[in-house]
Formats: sequence, C-alpha cells, structure tokens
Amino acid sequence: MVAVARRSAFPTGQPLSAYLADTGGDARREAVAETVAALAVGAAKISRLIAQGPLGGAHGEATGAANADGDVQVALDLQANAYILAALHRAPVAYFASEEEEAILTLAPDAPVSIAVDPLDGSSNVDVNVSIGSIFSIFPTEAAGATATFFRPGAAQLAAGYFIYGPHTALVLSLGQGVDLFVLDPICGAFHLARSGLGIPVQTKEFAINASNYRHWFPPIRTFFDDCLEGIEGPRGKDFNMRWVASLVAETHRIFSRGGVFLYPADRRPGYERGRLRLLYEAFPMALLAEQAGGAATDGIERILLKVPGELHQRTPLVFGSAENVGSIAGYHVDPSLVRDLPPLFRDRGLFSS
Ligand code: FDP
Repeated sequence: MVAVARRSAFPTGQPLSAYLADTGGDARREAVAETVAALAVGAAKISRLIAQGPLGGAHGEATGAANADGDVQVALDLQANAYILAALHRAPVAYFASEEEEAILTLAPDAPVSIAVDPLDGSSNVDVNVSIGSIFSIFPTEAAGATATFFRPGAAQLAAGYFIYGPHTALVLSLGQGVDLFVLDPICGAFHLARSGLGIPVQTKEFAINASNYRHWFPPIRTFFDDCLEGIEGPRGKDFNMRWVASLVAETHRIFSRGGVFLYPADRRPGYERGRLRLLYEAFPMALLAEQAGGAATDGIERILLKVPGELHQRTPLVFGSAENVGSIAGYHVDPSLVRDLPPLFRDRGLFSS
C-alpha cells in the first residue's frame, strides 16, 4: 500500500472539465487531462449505445471472432473499442494498447502519454443488463517506443480509472492523488464530480470469487475460502458474505462503495495458470485505484504495481480490496502452516511460495 497524497478538495457538482483543467500548468498533467477528457467523450457514446440495449443493433451477439487472448468478442466489444479509438484521435496519445487489438497501435508517436484499455469489460454480461465498463491506464510515453512504454512496472502509471455503465454511468478516476467519482448527467451529457477521496475500508467481511472453480484452485485459495465459509466458528472468526457478478468493474465499484476483497486466482485449468485477468489493462488500473483508495492489490503474494508485463495480453492472478484481507490472503500463500490439504512436497517452504 502506498502513502497517498490527496488532491486538494474540489467541490462536488463541478464538471469533469473543470476538475481536469486544474493542472498547475504542468505539460504532462495537461496531456493526461486531455486524454481523460477524450475518454469521457468515448464513454458517453458507449453508455448511450448500451442504454439502447438490443434496440442499438447487434449487442451481446458473438461476432464469431475471438480477441488475441481467445475470448469470444461480442459486437459491443468491437464498437466500444472503435468509439474509444476515435475519441483518442483528438488526444495527445502516442500508443494504444487494447484488449481488442492484437498488437499495440501507434497514434501520434511524439505524444507525451500512451494508453492501455479494456474497452468493454464484463461483456459476457451484455445481454443480462448487468453493469459493465471500460477500464484504462495512462502511461508516460517512453522515447524507446511502445514496448518500453508499457512493459514496465504498473507503478509508472500516471492515471487510471474505469467507466461503469449501470443504472447510472460513472467514472472512477485517479490522477495519482486519491480517487474521485464522477457521474454522467444523461441530460447534459457531461460528467460531474459526485464524491471525492474514495476510500476502501481496511477490513472487510465480504469477498468476491467465482466459487464454481473451487475444484481447480490451489490449496492456499481453497483453505482461505473454506476458512471464510466456517464463519465465526472458524479460524477467521467472522461471518463472511460472498458476491460474484462476473464483471470486474461491477465488483470493483462495490468494493469502492462498501469495502470487500476480490479474487481471481490462478488455477489448474489449462490457460488459467496465471488466472484470467490481464495485467496491463485490467490489473494495473484496478491496483492503482485500490492503492490510491487505501486498499491493496497483489497477485496473491507480490504487489501488482511492481509486476512487469512480458507481453501485451499477459494474464495475472489478482487479489485486491481491503488491505488487511489482501494481506491475510498473502499469508495463506507464504505460510504452509495455515494451509490444509497441502501435498507433502509443498510443505517445503521454497516450493510452496514459488
Ligand atoms: P468478461 O470476460 O465478461 O469481460 O475481464 C474478464 C471478465 O469478464 C471480468 O470482468 C470478470 O470478473 C471475469 O471475466 C469473469 O470470469 P468468469 O466467467 O470466469 O467468472
């Protein structure tokens, strides 16, 4: 967890444009501000399209194509990617990395910032009318090129956030000085500050995990889960509640509203050796937001913001939310005495934590 220098209080109700204009004349902050403003334009368009539901044309229908990571693409995935890309052509963005693009695109190579996005996260929920979102991460552009720009620790991010398309559309944003919440006014089409200084409580009694994967999990996660289910009589001494929406932005938004911890661990299924979520454009932004809100984010053990992607669509196990709970989940990964059903070989501490 990092010490967070909070941005000085900005009055709620103010438009996002006024909030972003407060750059202190710093050229890089101005570039970030222009990029966030462009994203907000793209997100407002995506929000309108989603609000039309099936009336907006091909919606949650599979396109017959898959993205670079093998996930089925629905029509809205591609539309959201196109809207964001079009909006960014007005912004000072050098490189564009997207879940929906096989390779990094070059927009304006001399521009000071670059962006990684998941244009439509949770898109398997499109037809269910459940909250989905767009996730983004803004990096300073490196002169050495796209690889040097993105393949470095997540701590290098200048800003991160997500748009959530739900009963209302909101933007949760960090420019590196705390986390603020903006809501889209559907009448005027602009985002306004609704809450500033979002915080994640340090402890929680609520966790989110896809429990249908129980049989695939490794012993540390199974033991954590079993201990939570044992409630007040078990080793954790608390009655826990569980949630799983299967939409990362929706789970994250709940954690920002009332605390909680999210887990998508690695498991034994082929292709899930590093979990399901993507390091660059899902885990990095959520980790920055979580830390900026006083929470924590790890891959089970290591801090997400210290990890370095080796490839564009690299996956990572992800655990984030209330800091004490994230810490205790790390305990299950590094302390064999906490874990049940551990094969004898793994009782060796070195093997266990590798
Ligand atoms: P989706 O594939 O629908 O975009 O980003 C991947 C993601 O959704 C997350 O939003 C969500 O948390 C997760 O996948 C759900 O995975 P499971 O279906 O395996 O539970």
